[in-house]
Amino acid sequence: MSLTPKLLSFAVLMALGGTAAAGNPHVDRALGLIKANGAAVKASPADAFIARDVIVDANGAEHVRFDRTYGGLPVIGGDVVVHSRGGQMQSASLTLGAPLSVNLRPNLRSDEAIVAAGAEFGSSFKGNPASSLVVYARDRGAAKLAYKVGFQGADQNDNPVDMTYIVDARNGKVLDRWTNIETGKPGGGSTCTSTTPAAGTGKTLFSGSVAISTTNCGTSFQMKDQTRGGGYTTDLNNGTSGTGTIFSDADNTWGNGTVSDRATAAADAHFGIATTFDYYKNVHGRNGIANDGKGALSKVHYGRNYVNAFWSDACFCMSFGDGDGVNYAPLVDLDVAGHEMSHGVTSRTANLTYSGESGGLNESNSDIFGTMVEFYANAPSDPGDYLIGEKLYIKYPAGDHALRYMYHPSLEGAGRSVDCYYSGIGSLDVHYSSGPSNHYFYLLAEGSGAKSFNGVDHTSPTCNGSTVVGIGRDAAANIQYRALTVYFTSSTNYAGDRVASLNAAADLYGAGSTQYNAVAAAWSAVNVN
Ligand SMILES: [Ca+2]
Ligand SMILES: [Ca+2]
Ligand SMILES: [Ca+2]
Ligand SMILES: [Zn+2]
Repeated sequence: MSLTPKLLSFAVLMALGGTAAAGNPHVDRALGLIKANGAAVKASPADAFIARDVIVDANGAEHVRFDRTYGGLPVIGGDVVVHSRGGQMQSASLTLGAPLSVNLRPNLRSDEAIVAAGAEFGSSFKGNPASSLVVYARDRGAAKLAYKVGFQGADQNDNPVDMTYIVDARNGKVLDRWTNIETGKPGGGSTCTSTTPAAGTGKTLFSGSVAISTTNCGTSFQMKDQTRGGGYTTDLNNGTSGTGTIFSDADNTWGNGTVSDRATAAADAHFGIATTFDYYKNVHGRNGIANDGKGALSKVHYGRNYVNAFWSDACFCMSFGDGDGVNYAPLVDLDVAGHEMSHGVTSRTANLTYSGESGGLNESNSDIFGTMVEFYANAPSDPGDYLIGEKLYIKYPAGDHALRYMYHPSLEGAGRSVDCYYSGIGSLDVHYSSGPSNHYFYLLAEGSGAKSFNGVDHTSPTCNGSTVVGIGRDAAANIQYRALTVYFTSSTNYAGDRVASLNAAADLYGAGSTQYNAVAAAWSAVNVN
């Protein structure tokens, strides 16, 4: 989520999931299949595979996701999902085009790579930039030995900036770059030791008076959700680092519906994250962001006049700014909370790299599920629609009524988002290259032509003059979720998304089904053929 390219934010680092370690029979079986079917995963003798996620379908089909190393170095773009059934290899999802053959002797020293990346970052960095060798294999062209360089600093508003650069180890050219926001520290804060759940009431800014789950600490209550893995909400008190202070309250009624009470935005965030947790669990059978039942930390009142919100994988947490108080209220409404938490889900599954076309697909996936959460919550004061962040405005800047318009992306105020795919879209900011995927999802769910939600016109054009008939948003979201978790890899692009969506639709509804054909028609309608 972000309003401007400069403020965009997302973390991409990944911890090994506990369920995906070697010794797990699904992992061992998939490793055996990789050994026996090296060509299918473009394996080279120097490759090693580290399991990251396991999905087993009701029919016994297994999908094991691996990261790849080459000569011991991480391969960016080398990840693969092995699909099998009954111990038989069925297929593999990957973007690597050929087995790796890379000279592992760099021409450049690590410090020279830092200087090369620093020329792009500028001089306002903090600490010592880190640099390590990787194999960069995101392009279909030859893989390259590269340095992965991290630069941290702050922008002119003192908001943290955290960049990753990929620097060619042969000639110092910056091959790729993306942002990571990583400000929080892990830790439980000063939460009480009680595990007694309590039913509180949140007087929210955007969703009215809602039930929220809290903890009974004896003489007071804390904003920690015992029914959803202990997810808790803290006050960052306008700072930009640390865990913050957990919200406490004497009567278990939180906030007053306005920003005059610091607990109001907290109630919105706590409610939004709980709703997102429930959506994933009840609709997709996913038990929390990492599918391990654990709740996450949400930090509100992040920074000063911060018009953004973000997920950070490093702290397994979300941060929500207060907005500028002029045009934007605190960024804690339902579709934004769902959007940010969905970045966490993406990072634990496909791990779409936040750059190029895969970055646009990452952003779009968060818009899709943020919207699904809004529909799922069914809050009378924030009914479902295909606008993103429409509730955040105190007053509308010229032409803007939402951050994004899924049914017609180019309606975005400055017209920087695009409706139709074109080759080269990957050079746009990820919040604009997300446009065709948002547009695809809307067409798949609702169809083309005139429609309105809650009095807001949602007329959706197609790029090829076709008429698309929607299959309903629940079916569309099922297809998206399966594509994300089973078929996407970190470098999936638009063409790959079309293939993944069709695979997902075939699994769920059958090849040649109405839903399958609608996926093909909706992608064609945004020029992805
Ligand atoms: Ca109270
Ligand atoms: Ca709404
Ligand atoms: Ca919305
Ligand atoms: Zn985002």
